[in-house]
Amino acid sequence: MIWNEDFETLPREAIEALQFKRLKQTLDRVYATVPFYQQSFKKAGITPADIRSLSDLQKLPFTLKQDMRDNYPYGLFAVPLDQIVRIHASSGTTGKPTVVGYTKRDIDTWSELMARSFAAAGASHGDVIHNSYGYGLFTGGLGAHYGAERLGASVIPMSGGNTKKQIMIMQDFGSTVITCTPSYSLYLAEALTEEGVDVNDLKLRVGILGAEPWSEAMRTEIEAKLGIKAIDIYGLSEIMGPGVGIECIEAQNGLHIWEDHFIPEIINPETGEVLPHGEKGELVITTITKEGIPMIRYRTRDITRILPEPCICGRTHVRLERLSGRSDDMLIIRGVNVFPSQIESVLVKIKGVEPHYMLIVDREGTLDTLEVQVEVNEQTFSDEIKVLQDLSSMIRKEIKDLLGITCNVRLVEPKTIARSEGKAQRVIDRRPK
Ligand code: DLL
Repeated sequence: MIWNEDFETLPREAIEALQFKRLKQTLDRVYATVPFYQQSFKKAGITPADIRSLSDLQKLPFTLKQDMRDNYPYGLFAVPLDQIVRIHASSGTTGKPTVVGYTKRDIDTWSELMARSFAAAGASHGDVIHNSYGYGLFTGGLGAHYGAERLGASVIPMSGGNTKKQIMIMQDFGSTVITCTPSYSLYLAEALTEEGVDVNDLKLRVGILGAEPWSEAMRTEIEAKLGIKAIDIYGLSEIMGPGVGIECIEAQNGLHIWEDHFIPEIINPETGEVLPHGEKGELVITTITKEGIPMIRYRTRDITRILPEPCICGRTHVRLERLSGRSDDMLIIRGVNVFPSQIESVLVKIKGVEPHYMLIVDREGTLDTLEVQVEVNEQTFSDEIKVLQDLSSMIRKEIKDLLGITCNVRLVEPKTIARSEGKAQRVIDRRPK
């Protein structure tokens, strides 16, 4: 079902006209109210009046996560604090979090876009939505919650953790849709098996999974283990939270980004040059309706491409290809660029191992080393040494064939790799900085 047919199926020219109008309003507003933007535009020798077409957007400077840190906590807000009704923050691995604020209208827009996203994923007011994204400063929990209420569904505010209780609630309350990270959905599948619950006895039919990169092979695995359709949802707190883009259930191929609220661009991360549709690079997003903290040309660090081809679902908003990872998650091992998701796609296809893995990167002398730790399943674990040796050689070879790098494969006992309730931590980089 299309939630907001008028906006979701707008012809291209109408989308672009609306984008331009909203972009102009946003630029005027940030120039007048946010000193950071006024200074950065001045430094680039530009004023909002110089933006005369959508393609002029390229003339504007980028905004970086560092700019948010430098203006911590409220420096990039475009309205006084008394108009802010909600504050979220995303925890960086280092230093202070990045802080975002929402006006009443921003919360309304976010709920609307999450409702649209739920509908695109095949959910409706008749669903019981089991929301296992964390509630708190993280945008996942509350973002999905408000969207599910806007949709008119019955939302269960589970938050993360306490998996046994999640299973009980899921059985007793008849959850039909689950919202959580892909890694948590796998953990849940495993816990269901341990508890002796047959997934066919559950009412679960759709998973709306995101907040971390995952591969197509992982989708196949999740769909099979939980007996659901697994839908990819994208978002980031700096731009809004979950619901910036989502796959439609009809195609399950690329995430529609809501272009009446966001303008996506793809750039070459090294040079900053804008790339044509279809080319892979870093996603840059400009918000055009946000009031609390508008973002102009925000560099997401996420790597994808824009797929402009029409979609079978009838929505006209362009799609983003499944995000392959963040440029700052990309490992450079002996000069080769490696995304953890590429290794995942190899592991998930191999029989005898589970999709639970860790990548340990280290340095011996001047040489980078990569150890892939992956769990074997119970059955393989009890096999002879020879079988295990063959399995690890096979994995080594597959990784070498795909990426051209030699790694060390360590098969570990079932259930020894830490499970995550939120975003999975899959890389330990021990190389000296
Ligand atoms: O993760 C918001 C969210 C919540 C999205 C629930 C989807 C579902 P942050 O914590 O700010 O916000 O992290 C944003 O997570 O820049 C990506 O690197 C990554 N990410 C989010 N969704 C996906 C996805 C939320 N579907 C960062 N595929 C983003 C790959 C994703 N990476």
